[in-house]
Order: sequence, then C-alpha cells, then structure tokens
Amino acid sequence: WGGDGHALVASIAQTLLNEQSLTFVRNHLPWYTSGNISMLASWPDYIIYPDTNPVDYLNWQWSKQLHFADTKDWACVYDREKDCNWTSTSGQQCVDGSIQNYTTRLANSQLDDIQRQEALKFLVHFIGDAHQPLHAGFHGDRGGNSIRGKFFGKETNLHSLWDTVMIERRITQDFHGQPSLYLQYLLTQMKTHYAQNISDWTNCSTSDESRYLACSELWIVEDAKLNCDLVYRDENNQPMSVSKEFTLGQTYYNTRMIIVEQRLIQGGVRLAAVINKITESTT
Ligand code: DCM
Ligand code: DCM
Ligand code: DCM
Ligand code: ZN
Ligand code: ZN
Repeated sequence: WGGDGHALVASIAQTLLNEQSLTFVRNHLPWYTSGNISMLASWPDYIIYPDTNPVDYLNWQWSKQLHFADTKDWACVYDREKDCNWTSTSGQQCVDGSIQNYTTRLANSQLDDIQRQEALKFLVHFIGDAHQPLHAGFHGDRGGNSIRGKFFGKETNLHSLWDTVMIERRITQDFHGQPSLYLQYLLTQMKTHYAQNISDWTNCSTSDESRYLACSELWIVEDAKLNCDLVYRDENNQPMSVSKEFTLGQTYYNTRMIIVEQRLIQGGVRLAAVINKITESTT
C-alpha cells in the first residue's frame, strides 16, 4: 500500500489495542508519535528510496525484498518453501518471513529497546503489505508493476492501482479528500458488515500455524487466490498480462474497491490481534 493504505490499517488496529498494548506501543515508539502506530507505518518505505532518504537509502536495501513475496504466474497458490526462500541460509526473505521474524523479535524481551522499536515499525508495515494482494503477485510481472494501462483514462500500472490509485480516488470522491472520514467509514463497516467475520479472521485455520503469533502464511494464500479470481482479471473477466495494456474504469473500481476495503480492515484487525497476543505473552 501507499501512505493512505498503511495509515488506515494501522489506525484501525490502534482502535483495537487493549490497555496493555497501548502502553507497550507507547514505550516502543519515539515520543513524538504519542504511541500512535499509524505515524510511522510508512517508515519502511521512506528509508529505501533516494527521494525520501537520500542520505542512507543504500544501507537499507536489504529490507526491500521483505515487502512482498512473488508467486508462480497463475498458480493461485503460495508455496512458503519456494516463494519465500524458506530453506535458504539467508533466511526468510519475503513478507511472510519478515512478519515471522519481527513478531518473534518484538516478543523477545532479551533484545534491546532500539531493536524492538525497529521490529514494531517493520511489523506494522509488513502486516499491511501482506494484505495488498499484489504484494504476493506474480513473479513474471513483478507483482503487477510491469502490467501497464489506463484507469479512468489515466496511465498507471496494476500494482500502483492497488497500492494507491483506487484508495485515493475513493477518498477524493466520497470522503471530501479526508482520510480521517474514510477511516470512520471503515471502522463502521468493521463493526457492522464485518462484525461476524472478525473471529474467523484472527483464527489460524491450520493447526500447524497456531504456534505462530501471526498467521502470515494463510494471509498470503488468501492474496494468491484473490489475484487469480479478481485482481489480474479485467472488466470482461479476461486475464491481464504484460503484453497487453489494460483499460479499466467504473466496473473494475466498483467491484475491486470492496476487496481493497475488506483487506484494509482485515489487516487492521489482524495487526491488533498480533500486538495484543505479544503483550499478553510478554510484558
Ligand atoms: N515510493 C516512493 N518512491 C519510489 C517508489 C515508491 O516513495 N521511487 C512509495 C510510493 C508508495 C510506496 O512507496 O507510497 C509503495 O511502496 P511499496 O507498496 O513497498 O510498499
Ligand atoms: N536484524 C533483523 N532481523 C534479524 C536480525 C537482525 O532485522 N533476525 C536487523 C536488526 C539490526 C540489523 O539487522 O538493524 C543488525 O542486527 P545484528 O546486529 O543483530 O546482526
Ligand atoms: N513490489 C512487489 N513485488 C515485486 C516487486 C516490487 O510487490 N516483485 C512492490 C514493492 C513496492 C512496489 O512494488 O510497493 C514498487 O517496487 P519498486 O520500488 O521496487 O519498483
Ligand atoms: Zn506496493
Ligand atoms: Zn511496503
């Protein structure tokens, strides 16, 4: 996601943190955030690009691959061993592995405060990215970055469309350009339309996953399915590809924006559940 998406996921989560977690995040973030996890939700993006971090973006390039996982084109599945380099000695080099790493580090009271602060900032961001379906997009098109076309007549690529363009359109058109009004809407949707789904979303369906603090493997599996069913299909249900420019508008926007909203809410609900689990298990 772009800035709005990450801030929305984190702000949704903030409303679901228990007292213990609110104290915990206040103690593991810089004072100027007032314990608000949304304020640094895009920090992992700022540090890696020269336009926002000209001084030492090179030192952070190792973290670039932690924002996503590439999946096999049209396989519609996520294979942790293959797609996340799980067995390599360099460790778990994708968004799934980074979530496992940073939940473990955040829960580890042996680590110093600087390290746990960094773990919290990465975790808030990566749980957001894990819910953007194209952050588990196809390998052959770099998660939709190589698929170009027009959305309401404007040049873009499929990845940016899902990261920022659709969300910005929604906020401009329906919420007076104010993300805070959109946040209120999403919180209402969460408490009404999605109220029945919350306990499902915070459960790990596979028993193997339940030992983890975060069920990131399952979330990426959801992405892989969404990609085949909806994300990579045009308004006539035809597969999109790098060799053909897309032309998308109202029909794609209306049907896919519902998924964007559900993923933002799911990301927020799950981020809060992970932080609450960590503070219950440690303190
Ligand atoms: N971004 C940036 N400079 C670039 C490329 C991207 O500032 N050269 C920003 C735009 C989006 C975000 O990064 O807000 C997307 O990053 P990706 O979803 O990691 O998360
Ligand atoms: N680091 C990380 N995940 C790990 C180990 C280290 O993100 N599993 C990061 C934290 C530090 C940097 O790498 O910023 C160097 O850590 P160390 O001195 O522990 O090697
Ligand atoms: N990205 C992705 N999958 C890839 C490559 C990149 O999801 N295989 C994401 C990371 C950023 C955006 O796409 O959000 C742009 O990446 P970059 O700045 O590397 O072009
Ligand atoms: Zn992205
Ligand atoms: Zn990211």
